[in-house]
Amino acid sequence: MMEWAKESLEKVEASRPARIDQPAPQPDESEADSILRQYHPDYLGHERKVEVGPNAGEQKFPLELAQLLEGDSPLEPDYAPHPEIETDVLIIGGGGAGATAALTLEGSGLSVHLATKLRLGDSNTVMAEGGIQSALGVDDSPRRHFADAMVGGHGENDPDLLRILCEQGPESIRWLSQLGCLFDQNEDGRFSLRGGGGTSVPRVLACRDYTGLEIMRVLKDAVRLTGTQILEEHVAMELVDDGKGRVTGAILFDRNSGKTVCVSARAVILATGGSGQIRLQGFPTSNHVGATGDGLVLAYRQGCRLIHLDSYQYHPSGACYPEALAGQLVTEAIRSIGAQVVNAEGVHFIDQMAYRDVLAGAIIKETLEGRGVKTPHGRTGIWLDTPMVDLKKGSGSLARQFPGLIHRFERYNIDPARKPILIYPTLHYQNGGIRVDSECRTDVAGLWACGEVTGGLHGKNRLMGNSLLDITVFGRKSAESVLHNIPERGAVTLTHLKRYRTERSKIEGVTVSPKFFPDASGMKLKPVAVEEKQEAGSSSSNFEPRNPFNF
Ligand code: MEZ
Repeated sequence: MMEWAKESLEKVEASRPARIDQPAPQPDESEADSILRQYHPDYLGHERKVEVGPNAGEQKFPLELAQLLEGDSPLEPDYAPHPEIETDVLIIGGGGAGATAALTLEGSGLSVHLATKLRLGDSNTVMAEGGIQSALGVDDSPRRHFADAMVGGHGENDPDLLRILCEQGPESIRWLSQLGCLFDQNEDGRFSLRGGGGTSVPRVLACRDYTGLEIMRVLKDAVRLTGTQILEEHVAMELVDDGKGRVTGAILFDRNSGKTVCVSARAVILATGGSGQIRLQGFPTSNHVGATGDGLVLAYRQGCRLIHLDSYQYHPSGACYPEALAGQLVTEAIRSIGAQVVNAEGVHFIDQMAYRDVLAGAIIKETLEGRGVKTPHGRTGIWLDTPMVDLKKGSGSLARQFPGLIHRFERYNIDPARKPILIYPTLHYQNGGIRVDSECRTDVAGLWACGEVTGGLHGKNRLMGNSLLDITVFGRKSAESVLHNIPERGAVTLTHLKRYRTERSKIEGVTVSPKFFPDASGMKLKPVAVEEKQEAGSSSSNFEPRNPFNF
């Protein structure tokens, strides 16, 4: 396998013994800055200002996002909202943040509906592999956690949000453990803590390399036992307001009945997650298929300001080969225990634990300057020297700690314990988002937001493991804030949307937004009938695994 890369693989193998204990070059501040400015996708000018809404004429947005923010609603112009569901709290989003908010509201006496575009749990939470940060180690403290994240975020983090995140870390782990989350432990029974890029001490707890999946498992099971009404396959098309500036519910689209459902709510919590599936600059993504930035569009139309959305995280180690895995996450945790990043010549060209944005830029630079490895599909990547893990940590370590990685690659006859794998940056995380205060309140009354859809907490570069903590801490915080500040029921109108439509009438073109599903998925608002799906899936390429039903 990988015969096409034989020559380069031989060089990687040949240089390994000399590399094993040699530190790689660490870019100093000015080198790091120059790498970012010349090679990081955020800095290449693929952005513009928008002409409508609260950020008009100010902050720049990636081109693909700007187009969605200026788009028109999928609602017919004459659509008149008549509530079919009345609830106290409507949570939009069925990932970790939404589920946590629902659990926190249980027993409060408030009625809660949770609407999710796909199924409960379908979210970026389940895609998160390497872990969750919490200052539990002996030499650690929330202050230290704060300092690390602030440096990593280029000093642009909202200090109030970040302080809450770090202080709530240990309690959040206790809460998740009590729900049944099985974090890895050492032989002495203490939680096993790993380092991450930018952590000054080991602080990352993990469940092997499926930490987000494990967290979502317990959250999902717990939510299903509550009184929360779960509306699966209900896509949020628009928010509604009382005509006086307060959000009072949403228009959903039930994918199964093919009908809209108008919900009147006293409070709405947006927990719709990220937007990697809008594929900025055509980048592959590690995100869940539902991550199309819908919440950003909905909140923006209501008048919420967005911050730091010129900043996205390109995870340095996305899979680059085989083609069917392109963009999938290869967790940073593998690098944190010794897998080096190595170019086509077998050179360990940069410390693999450099900040994510700098490392991503350095990998892109390496490939653009001709020191990458070209795949048969025309991608170019560099090596992640995964066999190094067993050499450093003992035979079997890679497979024991990263079963998900082994499982994904062995289907393509690649054993990462024996051969390096090719990686290239993948669009991983939306660093910015809806501006919120420390109670998760947005700029618009009646609307709260939590998790990846929000901005400010992580500044312009989130550290590994702070997103799973974010959804836990602020999922809870948003629900507590709603509980203490819940407004009375208000009228349900489309006043905000009408105002937005008038404002955007100067925009040329007819983009409809939110996007709901990525173009490449072929998914539509209404699910495709099973027979159609089978027909569409009948073609196969050499690089797809065999259809297991085809005997
Ligand atoms: O928080 C993350 O982005 C994370 C833990 C990713 C990873 O590399 O596993």
